[in-house]
Amino acid sequence: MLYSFGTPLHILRLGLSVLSLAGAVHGTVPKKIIIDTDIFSDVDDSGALLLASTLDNVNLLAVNVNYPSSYSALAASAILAHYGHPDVPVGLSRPITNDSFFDDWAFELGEYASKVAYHWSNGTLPWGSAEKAWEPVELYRKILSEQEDGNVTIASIGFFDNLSGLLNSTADSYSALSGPELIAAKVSELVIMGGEYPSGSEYNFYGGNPALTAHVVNNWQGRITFSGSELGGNVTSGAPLTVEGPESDPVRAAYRWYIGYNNSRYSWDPLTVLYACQGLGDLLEYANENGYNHVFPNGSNTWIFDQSRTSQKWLQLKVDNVTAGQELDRLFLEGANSV
Ligand SMILES: *[C@@H]1O[C@H](CO)[C@@H](O)[C@H](O)[C@H]1NC(C)=O
Ligand SMILES: *[C@@H]1O[C@H](CO)[C@@H](O)[C@H](O)[C@H]1NC(C)=O
Ligand SMILES: *[C@@H]1O[C@H](CO)[C@@H](O)[C@H](O)[C@H]1NC(C)=O
Ligand SMILES: *[C@@H]1O[C@H](CO)[C@@H](O)[C@H](O)[C@H]1NC(C)=O
Ligand SMILES: *[C@@H]1O[C@H](CO)[C@@H](O)[C@H](O)[C@H]1NC(C)=O
Ligand SMILES: *[C@@H]1O[C@H](CO)[C@@H](O)[C@H](O)[C@H]1NC(C)=O
Ligand SMILES: *[C@@H]1O[C@H](CO)[C@@H](O)[C@H](O)[C@H]1NC(C)=O
Ligand SMILES: *[C@@H]1O[C@H](CO)[C@@H](O)[C@H](O)[C@H]1NC(C)=O
Ligand SMILES: CC(=O)N[C@H]1CO[C@H](CO)[C@@H](O)[C@@H]1O
Repeated sequence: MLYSFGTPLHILRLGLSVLSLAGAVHGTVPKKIIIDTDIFSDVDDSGALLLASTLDNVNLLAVNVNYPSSYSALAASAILAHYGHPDVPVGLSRPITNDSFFDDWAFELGEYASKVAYHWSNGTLPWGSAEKAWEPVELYRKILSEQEDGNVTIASIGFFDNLSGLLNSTADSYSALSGPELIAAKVSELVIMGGEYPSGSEYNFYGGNPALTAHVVNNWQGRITFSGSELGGNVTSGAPLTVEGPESDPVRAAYRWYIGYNNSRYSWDPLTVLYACQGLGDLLEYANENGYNHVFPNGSNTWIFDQSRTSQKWLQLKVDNVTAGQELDRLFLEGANSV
């Protein structure tokens, strides 16, 4: 039995105030994060949302969904609410569809987004209300304009349509700044799961609209850190959550629906969001000292080494891949058990 009937809100609120207190006691300012996810087909986006919702010292400002299925936005809203963030706004690409995932490649993986959306319905977008989702570029502009300068980290763990739209945006009721000016003022780092390093071809870059990937990566002026397919594709996580996680947990259910009981999945998005929230920590290090990423019109990418450019890095493991997977599993269980 996988279905949850929710966690009483007073428990969630208590959890939240304890978290804020912990931040205050340690004198640390929570890191401001916006996540741009294609939560739909692969389950690692749900693991990433679990981490963003439950890691210490994170202020999750908004979640934009860059795959236009209604179930994607509703599932994101449900997961956020389950972990005590019922008010975090969710954006969704338009035009909205009712697509659901079908594994017509390996005929093995299961669909989870509609099921999580229905059985954990909650938050700003309860079941049936996907059209109330924010338009993603508008949500970016609203949230960024409200922050003090220089403090927001954006974690992109899917496609690039919304970030391209943000770059192209012009002054509106939220801000007199253009997209690039708003980014320069407010965003301290863009963290991207996509590409392969130092060069290659990866799905988040070529699988959506590769011209928009190229537009974002080749034109973004601020600091960027990349997490490539070779990083998360060498680390697996999830099985302990499916075995030991609380029955009421939506991400435990998502992993079970997707890959089954006691199976793990690659960790592309969880590792990326872990870095966005906590920096290099014990697991990660930068692989390069200089240079920048270039994306071709077909979505393939290559690193251009250039000593005059130091604002872009790609990540590699500092520990072996089994240790990295075990740490993610520990954090998944800690987060799932925290509500
Ligand atoms: C998606 O499903 C909802 C609920 O059944 C329905 O109201 C909506 O019109 C559907 N949207 C599309 C694009 O089919
Ligand atoms: C969210 O969950 C809480 C606790 O189960 C419930 O009281 C509330 O009605 C739910 N809200 C929505 C919008 O579904
Ligand atoms: C914003 O960042 C600056 C410098 O990085 C820091 O001193 C300040 O405390 C941060 N403020 C908030 C609210 O995060
Ligand atoms: C933004 O502008 C670029 C180039 O000017 C264009 O190629 C791209 O399609 C635009 N992005 C969106 C989301 O419309
Ligand atoms: C760790 O890396 C080794 C060597 O590349 C590989 O055989 C193994 O499958 C990886 N383990 C995990 C958990 O991904
Ligand atoms: C889960 O799988 C691992 C091997 O991958 C095995 O050692 C362990 O006993 C399994 N646990 C359960 C509860 O089936
Ligand atoms: C994409 O384009 C680049 C540059 O033309 C080329 O080197 C690369 O082989 C292409 N990638 C694929 C997967 O076709
Ligand atoms: C995967 O991890 C193993 C063990 O940590 C390491 O030996 C191997 O080089 C890694 N593979 C890639 C592609 O990074
Ligand atoms: C304003 C804008 O460009 N929004 C775009 C966000 O991304 C979706 C596609 O994922 C586009 O449909 C929107 O036009």
